[in-house]
Amino acid sequence: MSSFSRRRLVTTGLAAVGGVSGLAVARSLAHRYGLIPPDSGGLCGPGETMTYAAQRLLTRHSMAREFTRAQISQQPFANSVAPLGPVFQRIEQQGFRDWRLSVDGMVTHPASFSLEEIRGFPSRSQITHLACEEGWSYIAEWTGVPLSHILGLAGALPQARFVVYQSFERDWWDSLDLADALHPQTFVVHTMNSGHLPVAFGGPLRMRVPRQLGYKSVKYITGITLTDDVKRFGKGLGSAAPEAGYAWYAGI
Ligand SMILES: Nc1nc2c(c(=O)[nH]1)N[C@H]1C(S)=C(S)[C@@H](COP(=O)(O)O)O[C@H]1N2
Ligand SMILES: [Mo]
Repeated sequence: MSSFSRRRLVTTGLAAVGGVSGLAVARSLAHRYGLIPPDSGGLCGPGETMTYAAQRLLTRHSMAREFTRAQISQQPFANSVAPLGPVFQRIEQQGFRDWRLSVDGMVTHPASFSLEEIRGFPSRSQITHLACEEGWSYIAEWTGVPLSHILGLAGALPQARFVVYQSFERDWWDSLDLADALHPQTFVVHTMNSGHLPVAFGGPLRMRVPRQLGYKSVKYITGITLTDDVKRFGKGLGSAAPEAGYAWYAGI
C-alpha cells in the first residue's frame, strides 16, 4: 500500500479515536499492519494497541529531542537498583574486563563481545532526556554503539521482528520491535558525560532508548536475542514491565 493511502487510512481511522468505533478502527488497522504490541491482551489492551499503532504510523521517522552541552543536568538522578551482589562486585573490581554482551537468536553470526571490543566499535553521542514514569528526569550525554551496528555485525535475519535484551539483574529484561531497535538514537551505551558509564547509571553497558520512557533503557545489559516471537520470553508480554502493570510500548 502506498504511503499516501496508508496516511489517509490513518487520518480517517486513528485520528478519530475517542469513541468505541474509533477503538475498533484502530484495532483493525493495527491488525492489518501487524502493529499489535505483545502486552495487548491485558486490561489496557486496546488502549496500548492504539497508542502503539498511532505512534508507529504517524511518527515513524521521528527523533527524540537532542539538547546542548549547556543543558546537561548537573546532578543527574540515578534510580536506585537492588544490590547487584558479589559476582557483579568482583567483575567490577576487575575493571569489567570479563563483562560480555552476547548476541544470539535469529542472526547469521551469534557473537559474544567483550566490553573492550564494544568500546572499540564506531560510536555516536546524543544529549537526550531520560524520563522515569515516576516523574523525575535528567539530561545527559550518552555515548555508545548504535544497536543497529551490533545487529548488523551479528547478521540479523529478515524474519527477526523483535530484539530482546537481558540485564545482569535477571528480572530486568525488555524488548523492542525492529523499528525502534534500528532507530538511529537507540544505543548500547558505555560512556556518560565523557566518562565510563557509572555503575549507578547502568555501567558498564546499558541500553538507551530515548524515544521511550526510562524503564526501556535497561541497565547492565548482558545479552541481546533476536526473535520473531517475543511471546516465548518471560510471561509472554514482551518485557518485565507489563508484568508490573507498565506498558511494553512506552513511547514519548
Ligand atoms: N537493570 C535495571 N535497569 C533499569 C532499572 C533497574 O532497576 N534495573 N530501572 C529502570 C527505570 S524504571 C528507569 S526510569 C531508568 C533509570 O535510569 P537512571 O538510573 O539512569 O536514572 O533505568 C531503567 N533501567
Ligand atoms: Mo523509571
